[in-house]
Amino acid sequence: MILIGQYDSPFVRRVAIALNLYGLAFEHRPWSVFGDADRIAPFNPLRRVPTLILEDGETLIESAAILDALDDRVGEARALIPARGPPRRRVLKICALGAGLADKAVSLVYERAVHARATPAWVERCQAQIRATLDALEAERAAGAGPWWFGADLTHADIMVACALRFLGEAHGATFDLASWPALAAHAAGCEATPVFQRHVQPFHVTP
Ligand SMILES: N[C@@H](CCC(=O)N[C@@H](CS)C(=O)NCC(=O)O)C(=O)O
Repeated sequence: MILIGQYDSPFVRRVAIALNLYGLAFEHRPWSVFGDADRIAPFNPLRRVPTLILEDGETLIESAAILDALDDRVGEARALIPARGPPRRRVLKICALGAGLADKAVSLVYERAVHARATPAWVERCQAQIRATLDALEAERAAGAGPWWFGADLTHADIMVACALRFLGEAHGATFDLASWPALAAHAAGCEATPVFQRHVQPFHVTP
């Protein structure tokens, strides 16, 4: 398998960390969505990452769809999400909040780096969405005492939120100080202290 994309993307990073936890080997192509767009295009017309090329040449796009396929491949016992019912839905909801927060943080980066000038109304909207989502996630994480979000087993929820928080801190640390969300800060610190999170990391930078 070949994973395309840089680890400063929270979406690429969540896939790399999951691949490691599944014990699946992969090659990494740290291509930039801007500088290497022409290299990405043959595999993904959207020129977005993560893009995962399977052994038979099939190409998967969208981190959630990629992870769904990989969970299916490794089977229920090794999947990083419960197979069905309310436990599965709860993990998916936290993942959606984490991914949405990351989307908004990425959007703010593009507002700064790509647009000739930022649109204040859009910046304010994104910031408000991020803040409210941090509040919601903080309340959920503070309510759970386990080492991981849903108790003893690490799930995609742990990975997605931690990757989103790292990206937020690196790209917008001056606006969002995690000290205001202590349960999330502790969650991020716990994840980032593990070898698998440390293995897949790249300082954030953007060059459109
Ligand atoms: N929903 C997508 C989001 C992926 C995403 O936003 N990737 C960014 C890099 S962090 C990207 O490809 N940006 C280039 C673009 O959207 O044109 C996923 O989960 O895979």
